[in-house]
Amino acid sequence: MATKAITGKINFNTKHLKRGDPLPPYNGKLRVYNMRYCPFAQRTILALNAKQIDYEVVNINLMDKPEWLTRKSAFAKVPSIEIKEDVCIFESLVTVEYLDEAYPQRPLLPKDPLRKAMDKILIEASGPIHTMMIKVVKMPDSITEDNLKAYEGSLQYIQNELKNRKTKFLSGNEPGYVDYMIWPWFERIGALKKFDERAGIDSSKFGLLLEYFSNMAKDPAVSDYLLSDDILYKYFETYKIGEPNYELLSEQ
Ligand code: GSH
Repeated sequence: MATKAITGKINFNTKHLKRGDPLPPYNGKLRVYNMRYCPFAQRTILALNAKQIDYEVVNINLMDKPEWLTRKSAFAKVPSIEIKEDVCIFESLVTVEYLDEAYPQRPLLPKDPLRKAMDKILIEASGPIHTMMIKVVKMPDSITEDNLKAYEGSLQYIQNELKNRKTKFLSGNEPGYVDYMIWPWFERIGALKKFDERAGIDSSKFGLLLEYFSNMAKDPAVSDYLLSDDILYKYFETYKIGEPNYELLSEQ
């Protein structure tokens, strides 16, 4: 299923708005307050892409937030979706559950309560991957044996689920909720291992997982928003020194 018809028209790389920049006037279209390199906001984008919903992206400079951001996202974080003027939903997992209920096409969450619970556990299980990402970039010296064990444990848990489910994706023949919710961190592993090889994945242990990553990267909802290792690496270099360059891809 091609998502290009919709996503081809969406500019993901708008300039990140900062303090003093005016709020773009609301035009009735569903809007995502986003940051191009935020893995949480990517979850929302992937759900929107998979469902082929028409939306617009307002990118936010999180180092110098626009004054109006808290009106759109009470925690002053991204993602937030604006579904009607000044009616906003935030927290990535909440946005995706909302979208799945409000837009029935291409259901993402499982209907079966047990499967839904198992998928939410899988998302929790990916926590050590988030920790590893931050530590590898920001404070590699603080990575402990426990962090490394937990990282490998996460990868193992996810690979075991794939093995037991015997499907191409965790959700079946096509990606669903759990696949899209954990993908953003997997997309970053190629760049992370350039910082620290301990973030790399041993192909002799994790062949199935690596095959899964390559299948995910080909899914149109993912590929339309995919960042190269090179761009991610460049972004992380700036994030590392506390001066994230949000505009690596922006049309200035
Ligand atoms: N739990 C939130 C979610 O799932 O949406 C986390 C979102 C989050 O931490 N987003 C980061 C952010 O907005 C960007 S990747 N940071 C700004 C800040 O913390 O001030």
